Parts: sequence; structure tokens; C-alpha cells
Amino acid sequence: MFPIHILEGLIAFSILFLGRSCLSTESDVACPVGWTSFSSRCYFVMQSLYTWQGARDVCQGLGARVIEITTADENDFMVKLVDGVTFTSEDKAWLDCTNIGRSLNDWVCGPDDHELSYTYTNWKPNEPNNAGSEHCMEMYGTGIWNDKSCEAQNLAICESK
Ligand code: MMA
Ligand code: CA
Repeated sequence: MFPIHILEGLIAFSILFLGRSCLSTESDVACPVGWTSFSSRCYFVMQSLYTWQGARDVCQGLGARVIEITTADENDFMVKLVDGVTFTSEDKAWLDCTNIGRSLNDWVCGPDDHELSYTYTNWKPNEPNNAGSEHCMEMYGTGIWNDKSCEAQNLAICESK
């Protein structure tokens, strides 16, 4: 008969191994093919450039929305995500925030126009500066934020709701 202590050892190892693999992906949600998971959401980089409103429209068409970055970890994740984009050297991505019809530092985000979270921001020094007419938020490939003309052509990264 199979020695019981070997069986016990195998079971213990399996529980440990399976438990660890479950734990390591515990915070990442399962995503559709082509989407990348981070925390509890799924992310997709569109393979074309869009104006800010165009990005909103294309993400909404997927049942998603343009990315809004609320933590340093999420910002770091975006930098890695746009680093893999090869169809453009202009790896600037739209963020789902705007100050259209508002003052320089009054930014609202998302389909519900909620106030920008001021617990985490990553503006470049001296931005936003409204150079010309800039009412939409973009992230450079380095992860730094800038206010930009809403008509500029940037990456659209969609995040699941
Ligand atoms: C560009 C444009 C602005 C940005 C400045 C920074 C000249 O304008 O991207 O949004 O603030 O560069 O120098
Ligand atoms: Ca600017």
C-alpha cells in the first residue's frame, strides 16, 4: 500500500502550491482574451490613435471607459502597458479627465464627472498650464501627466467598469 506519510506530504504540498497560485492571482480578475488584468479591472490598448472624445466613444462602445489613474501602482502599470505599444512612437495616452468649462485646476473624471482624486496625481511640474487651449488630460509614456488639446491624437486605453 502507498505509505500514508508520502500521501500526506503530497497533499500538503498540493495545498501549499495551489494555495499560493490562487493567492498570487487573487487580486487580478479574469479578463477576455487580449485584455490585461490589473487589480480588479481589465485593460485594452486600442490599435489606433484618437481624439479625447474619440477615445471616450470607442471605449464606451466596448462597454468600458477610458483609463482613470488613481494610484501610483496603477500609474506604473500603465507605463508598462504603453511600453509594449509598437505602432506609434507617440506613446501618450488619454486619461478620462477634463476641465472643459472649468478653471485650470478643476478636473472632473469618468462618465459621471466626479472630481479628480487629489490623493494621487502625477502632473509634470508646471502642468496643467493650459498652453493655448488644453482641457483634456494625457499621460506621457513616462507616466507623467499633462493637460493637452482635446483634439490631439493619443492612445486610447480602455478599462472595464
Ligand atoms: C506643448 C504641449 C503642452 C505642454 C508643453 C510643455 C508647447 O506645448 O504639449 O501641453 O504643456 O508642451 O512644454
Ligand atoms: Ca499642458
